Amino acid sequence: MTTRRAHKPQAAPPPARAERQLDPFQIVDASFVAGAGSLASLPPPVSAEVAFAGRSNVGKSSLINTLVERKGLVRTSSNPGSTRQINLYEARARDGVVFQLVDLPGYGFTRRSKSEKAAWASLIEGYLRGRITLAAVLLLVDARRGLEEDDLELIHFVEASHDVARRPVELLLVATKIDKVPRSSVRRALDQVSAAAPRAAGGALRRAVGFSSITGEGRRDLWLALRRATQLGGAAPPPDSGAAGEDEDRRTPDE
Ligand SMILES: Nc1nc2c(ncn2[C@@H]2O[C@H](COP(=O)(O)OP(=O)(O)OP(=O)(O)O)[C@@H](O)[C@H]2O)c(=O)[nH]1
Ligand SMILES: [Mg+2]
Repeated sequence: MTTRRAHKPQAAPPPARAERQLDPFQIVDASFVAGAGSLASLPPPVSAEVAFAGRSNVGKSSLINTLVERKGLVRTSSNPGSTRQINLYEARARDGVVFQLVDLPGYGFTRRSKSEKAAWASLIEGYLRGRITLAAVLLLVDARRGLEEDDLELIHFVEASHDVARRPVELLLVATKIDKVPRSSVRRALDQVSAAAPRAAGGALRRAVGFSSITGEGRRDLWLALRRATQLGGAAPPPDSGAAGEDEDRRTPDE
């Protein structure tokens, strides 16, 4: 007698890597462009720039690494004051859209001399006020601390920096380190950041995007927001392509 072995149900094959790589938002190329310790040494403005601003240690440089999925492109550190100049990076997505990402020195770091703080403040303000290609500012705040005085000053500064020669600079709020906030409190933390920020033109609430450079959460939302804000292609990629958070920078946070 012959027995037939029952067929084992076949597991669905994992999505082919090639299929995932068709994500039009995937960053296929990212590189350092230039660092500038003074306004005079900034490279010539060529295309729309997105600047990352916020207090020292809030996670600006880590966020850029996570956005472009390159572990060590931008130097990060648990010591506040790690980014001391304006650093420009270029990232090209699979669909050909090129972003200029600008990492600004952090503010609010008390263990610096008065003259150093003043020099950084004028560098940051000079860039924000005068950079003709500046399209959007991402203001990062620690989800656990919310918006502080320095952050509100920066918002008012950006809003006041109208320039007839450039279109209004978009301001986006990002609440960082949400992996440190209990899941059940994330929504409340984001709402608090949004509620504390001045309303956008027309009275609209500025919604904060929650972000973690550890888990990659918020990465995709941020790219969508960046594309909208810079008007550099906002079409959503297919839902199954390139999930956020893959290949993330998994360095251990120091705080
Ligand atoms: N848990 C957690 N830690 C983070 C996250 N993002 C950054 N960190 C940690 O926070 C510290 C500061 O990160 P950076 O990215 O260097 O901060 P920065 O805003 O660029 O700091 P400055 O250059 O000093 O202005 C580092 O120890 C990071 O590992 C995050 O999303 N979650
Ligand atoms: Mg930094």
